[in-house]
Amino acid sequence: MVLNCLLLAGLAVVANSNQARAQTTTSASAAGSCPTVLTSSNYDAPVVGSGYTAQLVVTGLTKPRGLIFDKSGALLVVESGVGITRIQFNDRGGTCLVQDKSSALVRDDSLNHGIELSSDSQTLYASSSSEVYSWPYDPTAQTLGTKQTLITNMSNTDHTTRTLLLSKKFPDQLLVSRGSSENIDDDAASITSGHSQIRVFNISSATSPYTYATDGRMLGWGLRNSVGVAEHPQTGGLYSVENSADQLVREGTDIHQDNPGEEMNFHGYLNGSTESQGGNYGYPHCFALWDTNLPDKGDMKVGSQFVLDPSATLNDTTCAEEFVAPRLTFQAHMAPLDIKFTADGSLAYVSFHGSWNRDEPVGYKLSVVSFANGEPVEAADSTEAAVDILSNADNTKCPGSCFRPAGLAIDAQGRVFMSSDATGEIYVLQRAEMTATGGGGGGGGGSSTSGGGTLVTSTATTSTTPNAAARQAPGKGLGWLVVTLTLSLSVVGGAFLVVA
Ligand SMILES: *[C@@H]1O[C@H](CO)[C@@H](O)[C@H](O)[C@H]1NC(C)=O
Ligand SMILES: *[C@@H]1O[C@H](CO)[C@@H](O)[C@H](O)[C@H]1NC(C)=O
Ligand SMILES: *[C@@H]1O[C@H](CO)[C@@H](O)[C@H](O)[C@H]1NC(C)=O
Ligand SMILES: *[C@@H]1O[C@H](CO)[C@@H](O)[C@H](O)[C@H]1NC(C)=O
Ligand SMILES: [Ca+2]
Ligand SMILES: [Ca+2]
Repeated sequence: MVLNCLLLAGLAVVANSNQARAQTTTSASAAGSCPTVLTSSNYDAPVVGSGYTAQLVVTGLTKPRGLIFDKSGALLVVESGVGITRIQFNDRGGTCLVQDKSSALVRDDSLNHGIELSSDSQTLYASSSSEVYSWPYDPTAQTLGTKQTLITNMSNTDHTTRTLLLSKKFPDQLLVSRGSSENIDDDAASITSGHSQIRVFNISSATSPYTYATDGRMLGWGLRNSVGVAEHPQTGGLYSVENSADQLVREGTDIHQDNPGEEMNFHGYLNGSTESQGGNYGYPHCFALWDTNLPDKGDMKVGSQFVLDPSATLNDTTCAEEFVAPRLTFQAHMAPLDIKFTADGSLAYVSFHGSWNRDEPVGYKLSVVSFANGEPVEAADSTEAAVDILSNADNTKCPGSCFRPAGLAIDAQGRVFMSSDATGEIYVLQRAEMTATGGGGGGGGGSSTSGGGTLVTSTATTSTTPNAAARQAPGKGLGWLVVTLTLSLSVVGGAFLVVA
């Protein structure tokens, strides 16, 4: 009886403790000089890749997607179905960024992902599934002028985000990426449909809104849903990352578990050259090979494109000869949503939202791809181009109990910010080599250049093996149990009286 009561009281306190852990916690001694450290409540501690320090810096958002920093250092976040929120940090250096202020910059529930800023931050751009808008923006006063519609007629079902990229090399050029209206969208096979394309619009010469499908210039078509688009900072080369198809069957064989691969495609330059530009990248006819265990593979390699039902007029040879192959291929169904280059162009961060069309979940992580001379270091048939730097500890718990990477932004110091739409959070990551100036935060950040990375949490900062961060969770659990039991014992008299 006494033991039962003790256990009951203990359970009650465990529940309370878990609630407490979900709140902002403060532990200056454990978290270096960072006074406020957030801990995510509903999934295991993320695993941080070698050489990186990661910290959760914002919680409580509604589906945060696209991110961008304005000139005043504030982070603008598209909350899908809500609008654009402006977040100011108290920057204590390293990964120690404490949310200072948060304000609603735009409230428009049609905004769902795309966001851009002119390089002087004087013009803000955002997209709904049907339109691209712009506003005059004053980052100091934090005010917006009158909204203008720049591009219209993009609405379709299924893939509804319209990623925006304003060229740094040619600032009057706005790229807009539009996906397909279903898994296999036959309309996308028609160049006039405007489906599954990346087009570029001259925003300085617009007198009235452009119509997506007929105006602008096509950079590529046959791109099922290329949600991430980026411009290489040195060469101006344009790259996108594409979400490829689901439920595929080839010649009667179900191949969907590990095919087709997700793609990174190259779309040439905006300097007037049409080299590597305007082509058809395959969809909905040709798909990129990931798992080479494919019926009638022939001599195809990873990244070669194949058809589902070969015919005398459309077959794997047609794919190779008439369609543009991906520059890199990633594991099937990882769902890349953003790509951002570092300022020196040597790395591209890619966020993978995670799979649904596969028995064993994959993706659910932030990875990095190495570049040299404006192109990926790895060959087109590589399966190892993406190196993980922030992953969920156990993908079998995804999507239910996992963060889901969406938008990315890199700040002036090179720190990488990543939104997780499913959990309403933003993480920051810092590479060890970046820590030139002090500022304290980030615990062991800056010194861990080998082994695993560091996750800054409210109770622990340093780990030296890739999985140490994940392993800390059970240890923390034990700590709470001890606290719980101690508390239980101290209240057992009262609890016993009540329960009895
Ligand atoms: C474009 O959208 C406008 C406004 O929704 C509509 O009136 C017009 O008919 C559309 N045009 C085309 C070509 O779809
Ligand atoms: C965009 O339009 C402006 C105004 O008409 C023009 O001066 C400029 O050359 C155009 N840019 C490109 C890249 O065509
Ligand atoms: C465009 O830029 C690429 C990469 O720097 C270069 O190879 C190409 O010659 C340029 N084309 C023109 C027309 O300037
Ligand atoms: C494959 O398609 C091409 C047309 O792209 C055709 O010339 C060729 O004969 C086809 N090959 C086979 C084996 O049917
Ligand atoms: Ca393709
Ligand atoms: Ca897919």
